[in-house]
Amino acid sequence: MTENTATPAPKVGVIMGSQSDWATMRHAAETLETLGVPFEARIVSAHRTPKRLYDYASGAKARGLSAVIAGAGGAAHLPGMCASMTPLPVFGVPVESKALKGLDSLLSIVQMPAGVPVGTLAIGRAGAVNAALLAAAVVALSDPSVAKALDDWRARQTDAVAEIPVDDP
Ligand code: RP5
Repeated sequence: MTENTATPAPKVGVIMGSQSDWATMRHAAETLETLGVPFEARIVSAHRTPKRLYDYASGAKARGLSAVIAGAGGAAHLPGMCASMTPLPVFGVPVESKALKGLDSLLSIVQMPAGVPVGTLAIGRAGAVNAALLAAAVVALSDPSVAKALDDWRARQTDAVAEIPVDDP
């Protein structure tokens, strides 16, 4: 799933540096889908497609997006470069790299200089899911249906936690 076509105009952009990032970033897409947040997913590489990145980031707000989720691995410049070219909130997801298990991605994304913020999440799936929850929270500020979906999502999560541990869950 790369598009939520239930509503035509995407409110959240999910971008990633490579096709190889989709295995992680699909968790952000699936979470947005669950919450009923219209989104788009695109491969936008800071290093390999810099003009695509410029066009995407500089036009994101005018196209009606409310937030961008940017996932990348290794020398992960995508979230920071995107944040430098849009006033929208940018949530960065460090993708787990083979060589350094995503620590390189995390440090590349989180260590932004003062003045250009990237809201940096955890490495991997947890970060992708939480980035979607944060982006949905931004959308929920002006969309009561998404606010309700977020409340319901949390209630389901709470209900799913057993009080007593078992040997073979
Ligand atoms: C980064 O390099 C991408 O975000 C990806 O995580 C990493 C490796 O990319 P591929 O070589 O798999 O295309 O730009």
